[in-house]
Amino acid sequence: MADKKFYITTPIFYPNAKLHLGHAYTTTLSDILARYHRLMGEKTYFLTGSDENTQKMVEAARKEGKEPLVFLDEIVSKFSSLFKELDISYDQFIRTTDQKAHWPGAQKLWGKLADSGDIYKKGYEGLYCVGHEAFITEKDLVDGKCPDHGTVPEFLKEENYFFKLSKYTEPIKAKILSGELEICPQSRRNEILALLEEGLEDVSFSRPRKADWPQGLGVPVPGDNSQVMYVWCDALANYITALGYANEGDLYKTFWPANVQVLGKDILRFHAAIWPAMLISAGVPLPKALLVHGFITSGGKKMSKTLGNVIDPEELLAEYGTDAVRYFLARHISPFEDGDITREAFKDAYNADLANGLGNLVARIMKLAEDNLERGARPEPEEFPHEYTDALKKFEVNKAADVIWERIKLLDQQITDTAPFKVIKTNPEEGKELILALTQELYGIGRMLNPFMPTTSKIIKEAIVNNKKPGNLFVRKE
Ligand code: ME8
Repeated sequence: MADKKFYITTPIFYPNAKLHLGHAYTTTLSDILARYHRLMGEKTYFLTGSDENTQKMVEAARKEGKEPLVFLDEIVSKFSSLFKELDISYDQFIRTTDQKAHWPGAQKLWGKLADSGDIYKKGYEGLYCVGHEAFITEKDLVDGKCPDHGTVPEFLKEENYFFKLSKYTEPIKAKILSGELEICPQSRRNEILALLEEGLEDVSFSRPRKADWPQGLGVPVPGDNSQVMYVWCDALANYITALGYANEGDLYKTFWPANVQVLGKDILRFHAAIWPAMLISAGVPLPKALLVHGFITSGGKKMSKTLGNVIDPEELLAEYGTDAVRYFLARHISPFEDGDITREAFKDAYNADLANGLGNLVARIMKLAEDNLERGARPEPEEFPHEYTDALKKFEVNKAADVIWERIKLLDQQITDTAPFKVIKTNPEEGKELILALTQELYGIGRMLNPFMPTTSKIIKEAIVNNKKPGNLFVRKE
């Protein structure tokens, strides 16, 4: 088991604005999986980062009257402080303006595509949506505007390098059908297979270097400094550049191909069509699985600033704490569907599952243990229940959390049924046995909580193993 490896990635985030709860979701989901595999003793590498070579970011910076690269650093440092507060255990944060870590790998990959004869120059005339950082067509528009962003697309007429994506329709289909590239859930797999059925078109893979872009933004196309790579081309490359694809060093050799790449349903096409095509063209193995999650909605509507239903993860973190936010995202959102979050639902779950549920259970058992057991009781670690490990193997983190809360309920019932607080008075030995059994069960729950609520898990372990008082874990909110 010790030499088994696990490599997991999140999408890299656009640094044009602060991250919202949807971004926090992707990252927390990935973190839970990373922590689970570490707990299983696997050699784990967890990558996240920021997608910086974008027009969107330049426009956001200018709006605030800031130099793009200064603005960029400010926003990206907010990303890392949010991830710190969410207790995200990433091993590396890749920035695509990093000329040492990212550019050589991205340029090497471009070179491989060119060597395969898959890059050609062509005049392009068409529409570009800055919100999507993608080319769109007339038929995508509603009243002349992009329906997702409500903005009028730019009209472009320029010379670009194109990537022969069309050549890879059949090879990608074959990899998906054979299971070599697993796409989870099934509904997303069907969606991409339907798209492949229609056939893929070649994509523009570069843009002329913009006069208003500062030096240091945009990865230069090898051999043609007048062009920079199209942002999705360099962004997707991050998953291998970060491992040192440029020199194919130890990190790359150990961890690529990724075991799972986590992404939202909005960027399925990029990850299940363009990315595999690039890899096949370059002779690089494909990731083993894509985990495609839904959108976070609030009150049934997609979280958006215009609707005014955005929930700021910082606010929730300040009010409820890290582990409570992680808990809610893990248990109350299905990784395979859209999931709704309202402040009301959050508070109800907090009170029922954490304050009255887990918090109360820990307090009850630890009080009994403190009053009646000798110091240093140390239960043997138990095996994980297979419903828990099976769920996590299938990325069903919400179901794995259900298994834990099922145990919490049972253990609560066990205290009531066996009444150790009474037994201890009439038969101290038997009473102690009952309490010891409770602490052993609680220890098991604490271990299962490790990937979900790392701090709470540690507090429970310290309470049982080292008799450290757990304190009041979750205070009820009125
Ligand atoms: O797409 N609910 O970046 P991004 C759930 N830079 N997840 C959401 C969400 C929501 N409402 N909104 C965003 C990009 N996400 C590119 C990726 S990867 C090579 C480049 C999640 O900042 C979702 O997983 O717009 C989405 O894919 C990710 O955040 C990145 O969003």
